[in-house]
Formats: sequence, C-alpha cells, structure tokens
Amino acid sequence: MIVTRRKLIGGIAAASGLLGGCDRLGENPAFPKILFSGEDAHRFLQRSLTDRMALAREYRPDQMSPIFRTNGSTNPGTPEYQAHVDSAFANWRLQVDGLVRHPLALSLAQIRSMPARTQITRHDCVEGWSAIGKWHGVPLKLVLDQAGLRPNARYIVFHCADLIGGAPYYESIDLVDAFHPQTILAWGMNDHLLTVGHGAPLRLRIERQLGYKHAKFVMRVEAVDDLRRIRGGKGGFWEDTTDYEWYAGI
Ligand SMILES: Nc1nc2c(c(=O)[nH]1)N[C@H]1C(S)=C(S)[C@@H](COP(=O)(O)O)O[C@H]1N2
Ligand SMILES: [Mo]
Repeated sequence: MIVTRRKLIGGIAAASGLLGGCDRLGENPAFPKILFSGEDAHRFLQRSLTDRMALAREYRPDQMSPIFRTNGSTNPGTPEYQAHVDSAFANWRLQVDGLVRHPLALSLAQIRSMPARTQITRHDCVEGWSAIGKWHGVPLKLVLDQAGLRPNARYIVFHCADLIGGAPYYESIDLVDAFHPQTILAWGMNDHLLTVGHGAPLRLRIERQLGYKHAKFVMRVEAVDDLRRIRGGKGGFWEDTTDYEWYAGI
C-alpha cells in the first residue's frame, strides 16, 4: 500500500481535530490501515494518535527554573563552529535537504524573521533532572512546508555541529512529531538569543520527548524515507551507541 504524506498528516490532523479544513482526509478509508500495517506500525502505536498530538504542558513565567543547566555537549569546539561564533553566525546557514522539493539554505536572520512560537515547558533529561524554561523559535512545520516534503519522506533527521568521540551528534523524529505545534527550531531561550551552551544558533525543542531528542547546534535538517541507511541505523547518536529508545515519549 502506498501512503502519501498528505494522507497521513491529514488523517492525523483530522484525528486530533487540529485542521478543520482538511478533516475530510481523515475519512479516507486507507487511513486506519496506515496505523496498523507496515514496518513502522509499532512506532506509531506506541502511543495512540490522539495522545501523540496532544500538547505538552505549558507553564507560567513565575514557574520557570532559576537555573537551567546545560548538558551533553556544551560547545562543539571545532574550528568551523568557533568561526561561526566569532562572526555571530552571520555566515551560518541551516541546510534543509533530502526528500524535499526545494532544498533550503536559511540564514539565522531569515529563520528569526519567520513566525515564531514562544513556549514555557519542562525539559526532562533521561539522567533524572528537569528544568522549566522559555523557548522561542520557528515551528518546524513552517520550515518543512517551505522546503516541500516529497511524498516518500517519513522521518526528519537533525545533524549537529558537535562531535562525540569523533562522530557528529544527530537525532531523528517522525512526521507526527515534526508537525506537532510545539516542535520548534529554537533560536532563543528565556528572552535571550540561545547561548552556545544551550545549542546556538539553533536547537530542536520536541516537547513530548526526553532531553536527548532535543538536538542542539543543528546544522542540517534532512528528510529521509528510512532511518536504517543513516549512520548506525537506529535514528540517533545515543540510540546507535547505547540502549536509548528512538521514541522517547514522556
Ligand atoms: N548536539 C547535541 N544535542 C544535544 C546533546 C548533545 O550532547 N549534543 N545532549 C542532549 C541531552 S542528553 C540533553 S538533556 C539536552 C540538554 O540541553 P541543554 O544543554 O540546553 O540543557 O540536549 C540534548 N541535545
Ligand atoms: Mo539528557
């Protein structure tokens, strides 16, 4: 069975009542089959679709943590990255490529001029600490819509500037999370531009999943049809190197 992204997302949106204008897509008889067939069924079924589309809790400003620690890589430290820091990321470009109709190379100014979302959310690290912070960024959906996903795109991969043991950090998410309204490419935190420690110039916020999915220092966003051909094949740095789950729902 061939399932187009439009049908999939339309169905998801309809199931969650998010997109009134598209909800007839949800009546497509192929839609239920999408969820119960194919190699990725277990991934979609780990949570019901309605639950996957639900919003993460958002907090009030007075609930923000006075200290939000940094974790994992706190500075990529490569000559290339340092040159970007020295020039305030003036020559930095976000590459958006893979299974897209229009590959993009977006400057930070272009990204910051796109419609932004601000959200105060709780970050939960698998190591057992949490912090509530305010994030500012462009919804990933807007970037993907500009690039135009091809129908066979299934996952979004984030390639980062930092190396751990010589290998670049990377992470990936499915299209349910990619189009979730709280999934943003954040350029700001707590009313300031993102610091190097927290992932400057751009980091992912994916509020329904654990901390290690929130790729910092994002350099490239790649749309793919299959994660098995990327790096170690399990969809993320820790997934490839340890026993961390690819779907880290909270
Ligand atoms: N590129 C990159 N992104 C990363 C990491 C990393 O080491 N490199 N660590 C992850 C982990 S485990 C956590 S908990 C968060 C920490 O984000 P923070 O430094 O803003 O607190 O970043 C995540 N994203
Ligand atoms: Mo983490």
